[in-house]
Amino acid sequence: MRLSRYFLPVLKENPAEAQIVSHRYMLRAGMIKQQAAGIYSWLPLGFKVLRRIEQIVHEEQARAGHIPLLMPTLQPADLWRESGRYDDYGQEMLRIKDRQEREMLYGPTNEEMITDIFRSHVGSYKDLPLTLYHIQWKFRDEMRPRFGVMRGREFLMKDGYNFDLTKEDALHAYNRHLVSYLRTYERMGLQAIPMRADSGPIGGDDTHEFLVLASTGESEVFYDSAVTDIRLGQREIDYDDKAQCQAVMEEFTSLYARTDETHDAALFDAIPEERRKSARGIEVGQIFYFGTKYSEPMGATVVTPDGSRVPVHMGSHGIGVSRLLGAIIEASHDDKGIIWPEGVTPFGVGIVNLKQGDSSTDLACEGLYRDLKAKGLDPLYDDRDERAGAKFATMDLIGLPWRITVGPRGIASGKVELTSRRTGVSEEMSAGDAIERLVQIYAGI
Ligand code: 5CA
Repeated sequence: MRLSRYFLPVLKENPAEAQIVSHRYMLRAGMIKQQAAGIYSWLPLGFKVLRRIEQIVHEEQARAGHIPLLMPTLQPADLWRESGRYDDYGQEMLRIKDRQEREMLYGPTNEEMITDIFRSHVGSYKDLPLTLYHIQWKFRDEMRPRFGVMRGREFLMKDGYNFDLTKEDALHAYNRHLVSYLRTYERMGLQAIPMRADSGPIGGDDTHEFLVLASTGESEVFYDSAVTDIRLGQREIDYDDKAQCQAVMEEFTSLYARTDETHDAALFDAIPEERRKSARGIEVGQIFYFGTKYSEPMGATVVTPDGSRVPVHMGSHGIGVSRLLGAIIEASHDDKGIIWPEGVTPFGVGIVNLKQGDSSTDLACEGLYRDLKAKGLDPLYDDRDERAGAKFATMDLIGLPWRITVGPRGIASGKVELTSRRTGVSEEMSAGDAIERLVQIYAGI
């Protein structure tokens, strides 16, 4: 993409309404525009990151064997009457009447609808296990929408639902989700720690929230610092292997790590003092096992091998897709702007032409732009007639992890400059070597 033809409405001033850094940078970098409290348009740069995040979520869900579908945002109230949640959900639910005076709602989550799909089409244990998920907009009429996309009213969520014959199978689905979420967040450059939490309006006893530690997080958390040393890394996972998924789950959840909702001071005090931490965190996902809470009242049953009919065991599993943009920025920025991890960056590399209009720098930049595109590195070429300082400031703000700077002096000696946004370190090398280096970096992502 050429910056001269892109739509990147960068703000010069700090927007007064933004209280935290991710919100400030998302507005300044022209990623989002607020349309109403907690409701945003996703401008091209923000939309590109959102799609990258979705892509990682889809890939990791596929690896775990989960199947995508798409349910609507609007739902009939009657479905929610069947589970009893229509009255329970309270003011967070946006209730709407259509022209026939039929009661509808904008879905805050989809347990009822997916259970309805299941009961309409599945009737035998032979069709289990089954996990269906979608990535769809949700609406929760939050009392205090704030911090930009962190606590929106309209927000994008990945929500998945498992259907199993037995509790044991459903707990395997729980573990499978836990492991796949760890990999999902790590690919986004995040450490998200599973913490024992409270299940709230979704219900059930078993639930973990995934928290990214950040001083601006809305949740208060208590944990054993040893938990921050564990990584999933590149290990091979067989998602059908119950014992392996269980072992990874135990590895990540045996040490003390809880949100304030389930905090237990006595257990916490038993941790060696130097490892006892309390901090704040951003909840980027949550998994639940709730057994037959929805399948029983809604009649989602299957025939068992011995011919009887039983309600299926279920759980639901959510990732805050739009919130993740805020969480990643909170975890990865400096005073100049965002620093995107390679896994989610909107463009792989920025090209800065230091002397736009100079025939030799223009020619070198065009060649570089073409070659980077040919290698699939998705460059953003700043070809505007701007001062070098302004170009650098824009690149730093929008946070591409790599920048190639091309100027007349370097060209004379056959060199460009490759700069890491994270370390600020620049190296001179030939354009070919810079491309090769980037190919290698992105091959490992
Ligand atoms: N049905 C279950 C799991 S599919 C569910 O709704 N879980 S949830 O309530 O925990 O939401 C899942 C994730 O959505 C949360 O972990 C959080 O990351 C994100 N989320 C929840 N509310 C908001 C909000 N107001 N703005 C942005 N993200 C949100």
